[in-house]
Amino acid sequence: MKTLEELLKERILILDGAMGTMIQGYKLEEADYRGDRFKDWPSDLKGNNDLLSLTQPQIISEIHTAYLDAGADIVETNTFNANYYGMADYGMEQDELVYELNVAAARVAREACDAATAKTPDKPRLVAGVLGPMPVTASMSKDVNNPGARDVSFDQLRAAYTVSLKGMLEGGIDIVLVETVFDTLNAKAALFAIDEYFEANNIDMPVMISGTITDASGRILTGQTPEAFWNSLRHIKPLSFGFNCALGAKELRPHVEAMSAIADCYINVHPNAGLPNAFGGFDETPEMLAEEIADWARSGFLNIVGGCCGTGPDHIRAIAEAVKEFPPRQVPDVPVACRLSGLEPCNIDENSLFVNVGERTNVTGSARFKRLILEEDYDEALSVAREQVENGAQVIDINMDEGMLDGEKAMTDFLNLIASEPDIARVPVMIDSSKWPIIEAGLKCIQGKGIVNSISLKEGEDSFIQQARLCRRYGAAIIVMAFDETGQADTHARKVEICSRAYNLLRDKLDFPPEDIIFDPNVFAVATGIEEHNNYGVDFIEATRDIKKACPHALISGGVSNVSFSFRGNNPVREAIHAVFLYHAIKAGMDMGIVNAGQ
Ligand code: THG
Repeated sequence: MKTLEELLKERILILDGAMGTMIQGYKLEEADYRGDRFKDWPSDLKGNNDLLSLTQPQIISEIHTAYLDAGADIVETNTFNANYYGMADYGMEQDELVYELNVAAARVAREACDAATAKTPDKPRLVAGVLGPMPVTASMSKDVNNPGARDVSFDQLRAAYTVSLKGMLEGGIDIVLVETVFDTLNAKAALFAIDEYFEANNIDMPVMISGTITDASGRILTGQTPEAFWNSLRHIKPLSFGFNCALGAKELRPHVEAMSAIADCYINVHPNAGLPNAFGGFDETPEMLAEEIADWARSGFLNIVGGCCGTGPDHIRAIAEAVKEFPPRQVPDVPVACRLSGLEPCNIDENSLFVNVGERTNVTGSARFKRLILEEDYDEALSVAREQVENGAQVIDINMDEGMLDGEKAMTDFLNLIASEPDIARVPVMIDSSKWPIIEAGLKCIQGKGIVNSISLKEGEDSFIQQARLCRRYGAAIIVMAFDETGQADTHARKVEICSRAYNLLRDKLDFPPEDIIFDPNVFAVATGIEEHNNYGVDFIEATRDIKKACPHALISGGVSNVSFSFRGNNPVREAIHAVFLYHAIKAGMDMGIVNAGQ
């Protein structure tokens, strides 16, 4: 049988259409939803479509078969809400029941696909196990008076996704589909769960991701642009990436086009049959939808296409017919770059200008910020972050390492507050701490692709590798300090030696993306009065040149204000030293620096 990869090279594959729209057609009543097994269940069950995989499996099977007959290569499991939070509305959130729902849904889809494949063995049919977006959000507050409040945590989502995933794997899926993503942090929790579970159980299965653009500004609900959204999730190396739902196909076209140009994986799209009308129905006929989609196929945007809300087998048949004459999109070669994001993308490569990372949101580096955080004056603390972005910081460094603080809580609270300030959240975050639990707390709060500052070989290879693996699983780039078991590198040779060793470990043991490795060869203070310190600036600059040569695609960063620490209080001298230092360091290949962006 042909593999999925072979099929994708050959033609545009067809995904099925809406499940809910089809279920509506059966006009099921409360008793139908309950079946025999749940006839005494204490809460109403009408509308719990995912339950039908257990109580009316023949209906779900009929729907899958109708789509397969219409030409679908891939069918989606009936599991959109089959998770803890989706089932809580019905008192059905128990792990065993959620697991069972997912097993059952995957089995129904598996059997329908296998039956279709048996009829046409040259056209294998595949099951995509759907992990829905969840009716809760990790990035937004429902409390208007408290923008930092959250109903759900990353870890809760991750645990919930794991239960659903296990069930679908047991039921026999071929692909995992994380879909209708409106909150990228929810999706990051899903990807974390997938990667963690796959690694622990030696599973290698393709992952498809589909976001949903809910307003005309072209952003997902939590505010990210499509490219920022892509940058946040591409660490899982998805088989395919794209959009589904929400505004209808015409509105989606520019985003499909843009994604098709930047994503170095296959593209999947499954639009609605237009916007819902006044009666909750959908007006786009199969012909209208197919005509629009044929235009995308003709333009070379598509690899996998199907339908979302309002589409049925006739839509899928029309789409399959309309795209069959067009070749599939070729996956483009995209330049290697460190692709970060806040609400907006921030791509750094060899040709980028120097990237300024704002240093002022650091309790150890700013007396003012420390006071504001200790006094819990978060409004003013946020204004420190905002000023940096206004002054040109393209990334903001956040550090809460202070003895008087609960650092994990302060990091969490501050990042949650930033998430609701679009003028700050548009830039990526650098999570700065010498304590791993604070870094991890921060990673659980950001929907964008941020930078962990920092990890190192200080405690040996095992913990370094373990932390790097987690950073990637959370979807973050890393700063690696030139620090090993024997201490911090202070000479040119030691800096190069440690960074090269770290680079080779990351590449060999984890296949860590080289563009997501940012070395910090230690900016130390010069002119301290100690003779040996006087060459520290030059050591950093020369090491930068050699590390860039030895470690292809890796970037170099440093804490610029450190170099002038001996002149604290004398800002004109400090600024002059920084200017000279940067002049040479940037020429030697320094890509980014933690600086006072306003200066
Ligand atoms: N590498 C990495 N991360 C880092 C550093 C680094 N994080 C922290 C630090 N070094 C970079 N950040 C700062 C922030 C402020 C100052 C220096 C470095 C600083 N502050 C003034 C002072 O202390 O005199 C201002 C004080 C105030 O306003 O109260 O110099 O090297 N990866």
